Amino acid sequence: LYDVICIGETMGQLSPASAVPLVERPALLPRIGGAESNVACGLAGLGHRVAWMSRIGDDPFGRIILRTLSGYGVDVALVEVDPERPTGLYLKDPSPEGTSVYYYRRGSAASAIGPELARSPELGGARLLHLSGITPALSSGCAEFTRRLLTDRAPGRPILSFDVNHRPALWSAERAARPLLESARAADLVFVGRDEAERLWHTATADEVRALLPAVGRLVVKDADVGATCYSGDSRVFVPAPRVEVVEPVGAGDAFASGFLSGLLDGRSTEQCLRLGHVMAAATLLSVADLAPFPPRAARERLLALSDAEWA
Ligand code: KDG
Repeated sequence: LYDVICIGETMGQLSPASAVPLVERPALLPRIGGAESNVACGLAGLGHRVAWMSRIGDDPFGRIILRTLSGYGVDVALVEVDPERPTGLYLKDPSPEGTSVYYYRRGSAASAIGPELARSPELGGARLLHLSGITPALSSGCAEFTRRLLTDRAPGRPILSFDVNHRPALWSAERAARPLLESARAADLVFVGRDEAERLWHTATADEVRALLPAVGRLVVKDADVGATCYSGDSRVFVPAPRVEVVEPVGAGDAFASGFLSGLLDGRSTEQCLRLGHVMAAATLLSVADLAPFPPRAARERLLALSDAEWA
């Protein structure tokens, strides 16, 4: 049995070793990227039994994905190999104005996920399922899968965690606003960026996001380098973000989710869950890779034990 099953597309990624724009024709490294598998790797690194459920092509990038995730301790037994469709691919183009991504994922193996996957018997045995708002943007089958998983379920276990993860390169804020709001309303636990919510739903503050999602069991609104707020019932807990010199931000939101979810599974207080989220995110912000080396247990526990004054 798994503590957590993370479900979503992971792609092959081609990106330069250092921040050189692609038009300069830098040598490219084969890497991988996928929001939900990033969360899975973080959780495995924090000692949880985690599976990643998805589809890949019968191709080198599919095999690189399996090998990389297994190396992080993520179980890949639930991954289906599609002999017909390729593994999706994306390019990361660093530039002084920020990193751009270019997707080559239409018709990918993962985009053929359909509603039947929501009935997989393994899903019912996990303590928590994690998915994101990237999946419903991939195809109508993926959208139906997300809807089924979120809405056709018995209350209680498994806990359903949903990271809104709006990706403008896949769908506009206008198109995404309503489906992402409906998915978030159906989840038990929601992660959303304050700026992302502003783009989608025109909310300005974390409290306004809570007003849109009043019934979500736990709502975490992340406000970049300011901090993160968790709403649960009538309680509102804010933990400021630690100061870090950002090297590259991609993957930090996933690392944050892995830390928060780990704390939740271990029965930690909301404040400690938010701190562990920040600690995991900070490690990723300090690294060019989407998946940073995670801080060792002793360092994590030292940071979690700081007084509020020392933390801030
Ligand atoms: O959160 C980081 C992800 O966005 C990245 O790893 C790639 O999953 C990805 C996507 O669809 O953009």
